[in-house]
Amino acid sequence: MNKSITIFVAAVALSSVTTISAGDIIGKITLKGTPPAEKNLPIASDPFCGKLYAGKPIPTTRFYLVDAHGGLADTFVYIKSGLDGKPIPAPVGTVEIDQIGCEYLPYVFGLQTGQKLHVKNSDPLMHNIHVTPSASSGNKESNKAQMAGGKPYEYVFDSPEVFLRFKCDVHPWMFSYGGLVNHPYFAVSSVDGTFKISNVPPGDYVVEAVHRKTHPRGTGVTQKVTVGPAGGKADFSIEVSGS
Ligand SMILES: [Cu+2]
Repeated sequence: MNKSITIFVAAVALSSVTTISAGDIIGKITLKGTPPAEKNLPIASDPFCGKLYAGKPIPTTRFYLVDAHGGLADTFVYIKSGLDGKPIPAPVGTVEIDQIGCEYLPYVFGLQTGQKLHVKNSDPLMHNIHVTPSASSGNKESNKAQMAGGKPYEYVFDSPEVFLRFKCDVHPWMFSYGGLVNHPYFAVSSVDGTFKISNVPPGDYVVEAVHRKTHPRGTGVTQKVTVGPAGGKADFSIEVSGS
């Protein structure tokens, strides 16, 4: 009896220590400027994809997803520096991207190096998963067809890369972009532009926000953030790219 109480107390103490010793970095990405109009995807150029949209609106490009308050979605936010000497947790869980309606979903995702990525095909037609790393990244290019109803393909990447591009060679409008870093402290902004990087150990960091269209070479906007027991805050303003 006494022993089980001791274990219970120890577990409670341990969980409070965990809560106190790490905080979340929260913030919002706001877009400055007026983005160019999105373009309709040429989905109907493939009769099999076109059939999926019979009587429905054709999706557009997803370059700038902005809400009524300027909140910018699909921005990859991560700790760029400040983690030296801190223990880095191993990757947890599997990240999944899907091919559905002849589009990759999500369009932008985050992944820790060494973490499993599954790529699914939920469409009733064949796609082709072409991983196109930059030449200098060290990640491996691969290219393989995936049939309708096929098993998900599993990938693991060893090198940080923002962004690692996935494309479909059958449907040249299909892309997905992965932000790969060698730690779990990253997030992708949601539809209202907000993000949360969870369980960050206390410390001083440089946090970077990278938007795929505005920062095609992967260098985004940075700011210093101090994370204390209550976490930290980092709001970013991103300007529409001239290109
Ligand atoms: Cu495809």
